[in-house]
Amino acid sequence: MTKNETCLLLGATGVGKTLLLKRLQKITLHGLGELGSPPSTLPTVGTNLTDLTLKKKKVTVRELGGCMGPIWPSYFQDCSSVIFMVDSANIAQVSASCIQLLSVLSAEPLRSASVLILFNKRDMPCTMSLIEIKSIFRMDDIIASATQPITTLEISARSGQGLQEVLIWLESITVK
Ligand SMILES: Nc1nc2c(ncn2[C@@H]2O[C@H](COP(=O)(O)OP(=O)(O)OP(=O)(O)O)[C@@H](O)[C@H]2O)c(=O)[nH]1
Ligand SMILES: [Mg+2]
Repeated sequence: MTKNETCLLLGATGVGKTLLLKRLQKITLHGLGELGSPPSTLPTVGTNLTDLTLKKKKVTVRELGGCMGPIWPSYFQDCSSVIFMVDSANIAQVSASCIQLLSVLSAEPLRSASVLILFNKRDMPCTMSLIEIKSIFRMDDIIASATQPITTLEISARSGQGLQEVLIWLESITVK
């Protein structure tokens, strides 16, 4: 029997979570060809549930608005995977994001969840290079000391760069 999976989508406010979900939903319905101009989004107050129909299964992605940070942990129980999103053009937000990421990775209910870290907004001219941003995060240390399998990807929810890889990751994770 296939269980409906829930994936949590976390990240500071404005990193692009809602736009990512709108894009992924469009790609799963119509393919990558006709992405079009990005739809508008509003800051998510509360949570936003999106069902994605992948090739072999359905996944429900639950976005938790960045402004809900203090209550994110109340949603950690029933999920098998986590996507953590970072705005790679917003250097002022990096240290806060890093602390949030560390607290997500050390949360007991998420000890064996699969984790995908997305560096978004790669289309913007002012983004840090991936090497720069990973070294500010000390990403190698984080990955080495985490209990979870961690994958990182560079994407642009605006242009569509990397979104196919996000779907492939969602397809690949297995529920225990
Ligand atoms: N240039 C660029 N802009 C983006 C990208 N992704 C999102 N944005 C823009 O960033 C703004 C915030 O995007 P949202 O998707 O609403 O952000 P969010 O993470 O859902 O924010 P909260 O719901 O407040 O937690 C919007 O204006 C988006 O169009 C991207 O890849 N490139
Ligand atoms: Mg949102």
